[in-house]
Amino acid sequence: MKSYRARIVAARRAAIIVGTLCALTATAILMSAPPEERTPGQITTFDVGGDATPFHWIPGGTFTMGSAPDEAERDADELRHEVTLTRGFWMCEAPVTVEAYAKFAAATGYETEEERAGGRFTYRNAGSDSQRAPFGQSARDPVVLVSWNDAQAYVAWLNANYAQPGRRFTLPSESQWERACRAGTDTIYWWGDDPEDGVGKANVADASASAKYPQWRAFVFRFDDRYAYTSPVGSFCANAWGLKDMTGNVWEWCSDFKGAYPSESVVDPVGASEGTYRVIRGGAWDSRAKYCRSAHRGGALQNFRYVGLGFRIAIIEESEEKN
Ligand SMILES: [Ca+2]
Ligand SMILES: [Ca+2]
Repeated sequence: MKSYRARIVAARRAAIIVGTLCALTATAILMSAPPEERTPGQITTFDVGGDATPFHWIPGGTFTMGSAPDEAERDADELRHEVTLTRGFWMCEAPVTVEAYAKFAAATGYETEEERAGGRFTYRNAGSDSQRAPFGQSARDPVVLVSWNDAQAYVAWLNANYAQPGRRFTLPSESQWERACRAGTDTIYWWGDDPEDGVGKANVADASASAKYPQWRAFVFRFDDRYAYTSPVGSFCANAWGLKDMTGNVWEWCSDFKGAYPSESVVDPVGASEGTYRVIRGGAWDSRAKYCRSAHRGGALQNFRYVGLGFRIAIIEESEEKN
């Protein structure tokens, strides 16, 4: 078995190779440009916990949320409907890392729900019970084993210490998440309709994963993405708007309670006013194709923790102007 250091070096090398193969889709433009002059996917950085962190501009507009009635493996709760977002927003390029979350915990003394419950594995030594050992995350891997409440505690800390005037950190709403994931597409995945074309674009349940979990063999993607568990964020190609790891690596908490979609068009939906489950999106390193579809809707209790579930942050602007 490779040493921890050797695995990190190999992971970095793979990230560099993938990074060079990915098309460059964004150029830096001053974020002070007014919203109407921003282009979809435009990159800027914001201070997140003391680290300059890349975000991409997700334009407001109208798009179709949900899946076509004939989409393979669709669920009934993906009812297709038109959504209009009256404002654009900034979506973080990648999920929150172990390193970023640990910085928050060190600054505040915050303990996650999993830590308070005395779990054998936490985000500090993420592992799976079936393997009975930590699976060796790097500091740049996405934080996992954090509940929706733990994610909101992090967001509150950012807002108290790092928010710029007129801007607010938030978990994305479900509609913002799907808008950002689709990046203008209406195909099953943001790369098209064939799951196997996701090679190099997402860390999912693949040949590397089924080598660890032979019982998954019948369900996994056929390609080998070279990661059995989580991967350092940003190791795979971005979608058209510059976002990485939207599909796979970790599921991502959204702000909404999960509720039934409306059948008519809606404007700025924020989900059900109450509910049992919070929305989770995008699938993870242990997900088969069905769960990686752009329209797929997961849900979990807001205190739920799991090795394939993390989150990503967005920034909304609270100006009077629509964009
Ligand atoms: Ca994988
Ligand atoms: Ca993801």
